[in-house]
Amino acid sequence: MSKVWLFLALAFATLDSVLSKHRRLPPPLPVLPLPSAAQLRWQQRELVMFFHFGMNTFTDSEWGSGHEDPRLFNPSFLDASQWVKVAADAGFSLVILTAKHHDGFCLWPSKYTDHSVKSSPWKNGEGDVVREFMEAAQARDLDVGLYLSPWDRHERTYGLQLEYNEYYMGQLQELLDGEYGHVSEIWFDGAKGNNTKNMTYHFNDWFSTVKRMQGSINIFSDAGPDVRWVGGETGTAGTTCWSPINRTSLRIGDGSIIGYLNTGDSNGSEWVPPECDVSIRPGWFWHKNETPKAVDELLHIYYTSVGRNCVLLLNVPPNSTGLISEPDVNRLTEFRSAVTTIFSANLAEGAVAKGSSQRGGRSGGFLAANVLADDPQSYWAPADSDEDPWIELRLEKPAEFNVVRIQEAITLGQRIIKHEVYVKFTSVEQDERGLTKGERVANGTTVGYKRLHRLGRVVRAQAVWVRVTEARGPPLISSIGLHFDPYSKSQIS
Ligand code: FUL
Repeated sequence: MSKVWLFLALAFATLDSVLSKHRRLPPPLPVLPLPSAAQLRWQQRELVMFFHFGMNTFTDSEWGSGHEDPRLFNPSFLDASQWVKVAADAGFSLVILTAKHHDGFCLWPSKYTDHSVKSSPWKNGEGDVVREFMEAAQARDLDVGLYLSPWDRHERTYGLQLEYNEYYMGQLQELLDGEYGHVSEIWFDGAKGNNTKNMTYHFNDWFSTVKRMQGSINIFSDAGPDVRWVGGETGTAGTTCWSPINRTSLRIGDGSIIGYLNTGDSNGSEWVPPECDVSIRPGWFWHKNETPKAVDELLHIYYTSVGRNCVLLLNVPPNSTGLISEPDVNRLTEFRSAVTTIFSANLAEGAVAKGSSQRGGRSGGFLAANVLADDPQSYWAPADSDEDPWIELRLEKPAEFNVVRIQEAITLGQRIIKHEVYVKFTSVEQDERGLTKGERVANGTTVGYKRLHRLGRVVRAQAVWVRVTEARGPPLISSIGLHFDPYSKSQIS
């Protein structure tokens, strides 16, 4: 090679190495399936409020027979703006109303039946609860959802396959064709009593029609397509909780799939995250003799739902005057203040974060420090070749906490299969790998959008680290928090 060629080759090699130092590694490839934009938005809400209100509110029942006299429906002070204010003040950004429950009584003046508000004395039959609810929510910038029970104990066509499917579809169109505005979630309840008429619902026709009318809506049913039932009504997800499932073989209303819905499926091909529906009171509808759950029970529900990769759908039933009762309002105020007390401060703030490795090295965009940043888009990613990924937080000074929060960057898929949390109580000592030695205080399987570990005791520690022992790809952690919960000091995780 001549001297000129040698010089040029060296010059190019130097230029290339200078340039590659400034070239960042792009984000890792996703691990499918992924959430849609609407599912992601829904998950980030964490809390959704349910309002069970209707004929049952006036008859002290849970499942009306469908033979109730519409004249019984007569709330004296109905004020939907009070409902949505209560929800907004408690930190709920989406509210769902039972437009029709199993008794078939419609809270809007449906064209297809007389069994509705138009046959009631309320506002001389001129009222429309759905409209008042939608308008109140819009005025407060809350999103809305509607529940329309497929099981209908009043409608005479129920049991006639074609006629009832058309009847139900007609009602869906009335609610979703845009007349009432944007709807973010629609709830298809799989419940149906024993000894009822044989009826096959045309779910696929209904779902396609819903999507045509409201493109960004999330459809809830036992098995999705967008949001699935968690398989129970106590507000408890499985300690293992995958957002993905395989939904094609699932039948809505099939009791044998409850366990599967509760835990999801690490091999699931569709993203269908679970929603935990539970009532603040023993019943779904308001009953004079019932009282709301205590705040530590509500907190427990929060930990076992939101803290296990779910959205909590909390039912708060308006009473027969048409208002949410004072004890429920007070309980929600206490609940909000408890959640704020626990989670508004992250005791890991200011810690030095270190990962077992970092994708793209120290100048890449996937730093360990990202888990403490406010930006929900940023995350820590280990190198693809890292076989023992861990991330450590060294605090400026020892802190006392009893809750550890871990969040995955789910926009790139749910990955963590197993993880462990360690702490070091006093000063920081390192082993030969630079990892602080310490005691394991928690371990678990999935993380997903959010995993909360209650440690069962208050831990005083200066270093904390999370080790991912099994994952479906390099684990991507977007946030880690250390929190002190004064309300449930002795609860286990
Ligand atoms: C169940 C229904 O039977 C209850 O009445 C309630 O609406 C609950 C949310 O779903 O399946």
